[in-house]
Amino acid sequence: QPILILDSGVGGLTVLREARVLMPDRRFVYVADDAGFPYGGWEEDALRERLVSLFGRLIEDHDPLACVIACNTASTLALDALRAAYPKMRFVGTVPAIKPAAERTRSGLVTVLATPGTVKRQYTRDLIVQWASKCEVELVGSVALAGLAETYMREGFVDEGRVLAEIAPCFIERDGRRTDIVVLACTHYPFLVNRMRKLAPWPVDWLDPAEAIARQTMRVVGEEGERSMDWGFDPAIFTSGAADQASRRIVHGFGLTT
Ligand code: DGN
Repeated sequence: QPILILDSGVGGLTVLREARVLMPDRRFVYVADDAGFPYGGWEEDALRERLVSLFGRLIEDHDPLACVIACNTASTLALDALRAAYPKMRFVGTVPAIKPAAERTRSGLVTVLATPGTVKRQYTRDLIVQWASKCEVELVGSVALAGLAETYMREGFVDEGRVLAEIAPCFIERDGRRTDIVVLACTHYPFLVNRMRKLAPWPVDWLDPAEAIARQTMRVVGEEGERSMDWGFDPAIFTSGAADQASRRIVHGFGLTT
């Protein structure tokens, strides 16, 4: 039985990358719902329904040990509905790392950078109330950044001017204090983190939750299921979009050459 990882596109590969390091003896199936990209722009009920029916098919086809929703936009919307629809399946969600950011900030100014979908969710607002009541949290919803990460993974280049325009609102100066943490609350963004670091007006910590998600997945599956070092090198990759496109992106995502 594999561990299934799903995202709207290539973003969840940042989670798969960490998961494979932590669990080299596990088999992974990666699903890129490219036909649904970007999740950030979907109407909420429609996206929830899409995810419930998509996971229904995937669970039937692959009989996974656990399902990782490697997407903040989907997790903050549909985690509860998925758990209710498939009570026997274990779901690991990806939600904005607001708690660790609140623990780590020194200036008290924290930014959450995400898709417009994640930014407007009640789930995200509840996390802020629960964990970051002593901080000032800036929510920045970027329409373009996930798409820029997709292009970067596909074509190997990125328009730095556009990246800068998207991240500029993350940097706040107030009463002599400055933002010192930016939470990367979309799994696509870690692919661009070196550019962001370079373009940032001052240094901040960029919080990438991929490793924490991979650790949580490891805890959830525990000792269960078959383990082997002989699954072969590559995880199985599925896409709901054009297969040739997806494979090219995946090749870039792992730094492999064709
Ligand atoms: N990678 C997804 C996330 O973490 O929110 C969303 C990307 C998208 O579909 N816009």
